[in-house]
Amino acid sequence: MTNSLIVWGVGTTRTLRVHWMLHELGIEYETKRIESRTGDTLSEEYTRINPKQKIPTLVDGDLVLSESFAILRHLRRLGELPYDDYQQSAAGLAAYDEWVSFILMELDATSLYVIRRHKDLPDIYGEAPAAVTSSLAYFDKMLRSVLPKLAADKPIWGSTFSELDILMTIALDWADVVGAGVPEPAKTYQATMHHRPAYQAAMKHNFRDLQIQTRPDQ
Ligand SMILES: N[C@@H](CCC(=O)N[C@@H](CS)C(=O)NCC(=O)O)C(=O)O
Repeated sequence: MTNSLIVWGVGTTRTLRVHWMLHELGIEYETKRIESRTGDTLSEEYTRINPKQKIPTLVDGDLVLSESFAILRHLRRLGELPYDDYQQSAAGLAAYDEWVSFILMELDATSLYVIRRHKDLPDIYGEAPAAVTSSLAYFDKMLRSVLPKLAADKPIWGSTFSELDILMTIALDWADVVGAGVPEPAKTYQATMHHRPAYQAAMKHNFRDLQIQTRPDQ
């Protein structure tokens, strides 16, 4: 076992990534329930921990880690998610890098986050209807490009669940929220992931007491 872990942040899709991984691993941790856009992230105490003033942040003893994907990787090294032979092969590792780049850059940063900023948060980031429309179309094109690589009932990388499933499922959840549309087999893949007990427990933990819609059925 490691130091006691503290996760700062709840209530966003990026904090959900971290809570989901911790629930998958069954690692106990403490949650500091600060939220985005409430002023919580601007406090002196939190700014000392994370000068970016963003959530999530993981504190693991002397290690203070921001960036949700980096946190997922660190947690995975602490826990016991198994790797299969493919996942440890050169081809598997290359495919991993390709998936991460694709989900974080093409689906998230250049599509969903642009929509989020300019559709849902125009007071902060400005109105930009053309950017929203083109990002919706771009998301659709990018997602459709990987549909042949997705199976409805299997992890996206190799044969065992990984942090890539966390990234992909939450991207698809977010696509639902912004009305981007999720075609098959991604839709059934997403539903398969939603059945994981750790996803359900993390959803409750992350969104407890918060009026945030994360899926159309919630
Ligand atoms: N790349 C970062 C992004 C973190 C991020 O943008 N967090 C947002 C919430 S989703 C935030 O904390 N914004 C500051 C605020 O709204 O107070 C990560 O993946 O952890």
